[in-house]
Amino acid sequence: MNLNFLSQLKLEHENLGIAIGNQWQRGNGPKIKSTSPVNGNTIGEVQLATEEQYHQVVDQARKDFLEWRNIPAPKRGEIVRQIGEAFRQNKEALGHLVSYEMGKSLQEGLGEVQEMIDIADFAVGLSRQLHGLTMHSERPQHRMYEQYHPLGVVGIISAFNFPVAVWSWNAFLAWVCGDVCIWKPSEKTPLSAIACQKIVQEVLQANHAPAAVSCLVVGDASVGKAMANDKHVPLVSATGSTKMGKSVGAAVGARLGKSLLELGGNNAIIITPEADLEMSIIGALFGAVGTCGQRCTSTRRLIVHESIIETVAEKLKNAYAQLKIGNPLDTENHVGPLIDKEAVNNYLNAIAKAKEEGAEVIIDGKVLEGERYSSGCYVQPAIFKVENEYKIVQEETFAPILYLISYNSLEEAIAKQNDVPQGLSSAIMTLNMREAEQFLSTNGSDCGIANVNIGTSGAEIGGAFGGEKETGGGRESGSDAWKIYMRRQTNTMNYGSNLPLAQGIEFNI
Ligand code: UN1
Repeated sequence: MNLNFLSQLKLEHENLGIAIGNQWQRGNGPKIKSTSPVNGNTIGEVQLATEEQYHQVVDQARKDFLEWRNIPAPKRGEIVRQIGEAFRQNKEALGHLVSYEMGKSLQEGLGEVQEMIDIADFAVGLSRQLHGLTMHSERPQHRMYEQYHPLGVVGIISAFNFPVAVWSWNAFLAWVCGDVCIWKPSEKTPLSAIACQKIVQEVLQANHAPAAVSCLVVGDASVGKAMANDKHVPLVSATGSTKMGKSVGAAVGARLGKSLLELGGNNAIIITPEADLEMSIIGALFGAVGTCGQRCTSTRRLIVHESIIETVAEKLKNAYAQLKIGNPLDTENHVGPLIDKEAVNNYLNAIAKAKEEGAEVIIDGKVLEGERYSSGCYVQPAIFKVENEYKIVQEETFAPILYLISYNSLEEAIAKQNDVPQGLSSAIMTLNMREAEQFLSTNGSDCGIANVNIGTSGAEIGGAFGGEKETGGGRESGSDAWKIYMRRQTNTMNYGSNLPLAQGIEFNI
């Protein structure tokens, strides 16, 4: 396989994993390998940071924040514009690395880098629109308004499945808002993070920006924990499992810091008898098997009207039979591997549990064998007919397992869609306006994302991204998600020569 992209991205076999801008350091912790799930080969090695090294990075970040916050927001936006340009130039190489290190299809690897470029453009515009409101004071010759100030050091904990884009949604917005960022990437995809830091650091340096605007700390859970407990980090943005989010959220909450949590999903598509079936199958297929079922927005449940469930199952069987599974860098293939053997075990355990609970097999799962699948991480996307209340159906399994559930009335379908602990993404397939509006109404989907006639995955960066319940409640990316990266201040100005008190209070002495 041609691995030229590694040298284009200036990656070595042995990489340094701690950076304050362009100042790189070797970790003093244990050495980890980045292993490609594509072929099981080691791509590179990194030595993990210790907690002590993390604290040194925070000290520098706190100092550099004092400088960065004084650079006017549109000037910070100009630097983010150049960062977006640098990612445009590196799109091919970085897209290949993401695909090779994480295992998603090349198209999706390139698509992920495109999301970074898009959020950079969004952030540039935003840098001139960090607006507050003005209000009318109840007192004469008084003026009231609100403004937003930078927050400080923002900690970003990201997951393996979107190894670069989710960091950029946070970092690029935080930077235009005047914050500095410390990134703890997933230990499963450290090289993608190191490559991003290298791209950004050059732009920062060329602009004589303070180095610690962008910091990287490749570390294990102890670094995440230190960040969550660190009172010098006013905001921790964490993406990953609900288990991880609960521990980060609790630690940040205990010190009354802010957290932005984007955790597990258990996303469903409702297919009604009035749906365009061809469109529904494509939406379900991409949602369930795209990224090998490893998006937090992946379609895990299909809630189908009982009158069409057999037809839908047949059509899905035909579609699944045409799927090409294999090396994700080969653009002929639709589905790549799972991230590692642990993920394969989780997939197998979930299937075993579903069967124990009484699942009916539509397409059985298995680990694929043969030379093309020598990493041991390639699996057959599976479909089972189940009941929504099965314990395993209530959980998020990060793998291509699709559960088919039947319903009778739309109220029942919506109740089933909502009856899981998570609340990230949801969709309805229908050409009936009443059904669509009911799904979007107060009595409809309880998720952060609710779509009509498109699937659950593949959200655009322009909307706020995140979900309710055990998904954590955070919103990142578009709309007004930027507000969490700033502190809000209400200001009242008295330009008169009296001091009238609010609520008409007289205080005479
Ligand atoms: C994630 O899986 O953490 O909506 C993010 C999507 C992508 C982002 C997923 N734009 O599927």
